[in-house]
Amino acid sequence: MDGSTWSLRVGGRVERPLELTLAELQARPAETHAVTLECAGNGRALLSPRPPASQPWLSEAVGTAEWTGTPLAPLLDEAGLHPDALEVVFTGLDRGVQGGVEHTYERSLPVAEALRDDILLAYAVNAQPLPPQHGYPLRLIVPGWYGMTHVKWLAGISVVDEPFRGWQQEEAYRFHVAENDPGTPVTRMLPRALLAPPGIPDFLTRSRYLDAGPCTIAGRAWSGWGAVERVELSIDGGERWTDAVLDEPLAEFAWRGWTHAWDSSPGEYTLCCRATDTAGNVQPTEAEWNLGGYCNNAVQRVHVTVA
Ligand SMILES: Nc1nc2c(c(=O)[nH]1)N[C@H]1C(S)=C(S)[C@@H](COP(=O)(O)O)O[C@H]1N2
Ligand SMILES: [Mo]
Repeated sequence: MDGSTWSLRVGGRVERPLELTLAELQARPAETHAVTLECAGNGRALLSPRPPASQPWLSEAVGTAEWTGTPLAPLLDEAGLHPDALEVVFTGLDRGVQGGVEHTYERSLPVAEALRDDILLAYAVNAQPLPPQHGYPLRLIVPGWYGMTHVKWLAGISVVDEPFRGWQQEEAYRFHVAENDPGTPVTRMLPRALLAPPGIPDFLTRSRYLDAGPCTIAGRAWSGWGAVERVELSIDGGERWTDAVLDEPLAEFAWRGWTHAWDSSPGEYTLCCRATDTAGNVQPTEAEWNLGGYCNNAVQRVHVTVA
């Protein structure tokens, strides 16, 4: 995409449709927010049986960055929403076939969510222009929601007066256990903590080898339902838990660092960590299986041999 010929259209159920160039968007008030993005399919390949849908992520499909852009709400105010406005649809430039249906990548948000003051139309990440693979020239950032919400390569924003039924909304990203079960939409990120495995790996099994003695277990934890207020660590596969020490929070919907001092003695261990958020959600030992393999926030298990 050539950013100098690209423009963003804002239309549908609005009083004044708008068209803005990248330079015009960049001239508007800018904000930067640290936001964690996690793919809703993160952990999919750890479910059993492995759901056939989409990428076989283990636990790597998550990251945090500082996103810079202009807030969406003032733009929608300028366009002037009609009183019957129900949802806002975000359309990407990419088109393909999924589930046998040709479509453009599009997702909607309820109007109340789209008018939140922390939603950005981002054109930069970590103080660099958005790279092509992350959505150049413009992407949506919706702090707290799973990755699919953050529509990349934005072409248009359209206000609609009825529920949006596009493929990526109605077919994908639904938590359901059978094809004929409509299920519930996937929305915000469930709480999750991950630890950086200590020591060195065994090539095939990814089990770890660690020398006995003091060691700091460090990790990150996040939730889209509220701030992370507690992270616990277990060295015996989840029988007994101790509280980890939380770092200062970065931002409401950015992951939070944590550490735990472990004086390890020789033996076999299964390290587990789990997060609790301010809404009272805590990670389960086993996640609920579902067809799309979404929202697997079961506690991480890392086998360690200490010698
Ligand atoms: N236009 C468009 N936006 C998209 C997608 C896509 O396929 N097309 N994938 C979504 C999904 S499923 C995720 S997890 C995130 C990934 O963002 P990243 O590539 O910056 O990590 O982008 C989201 N935005
Ligand atoms: Mo994703």
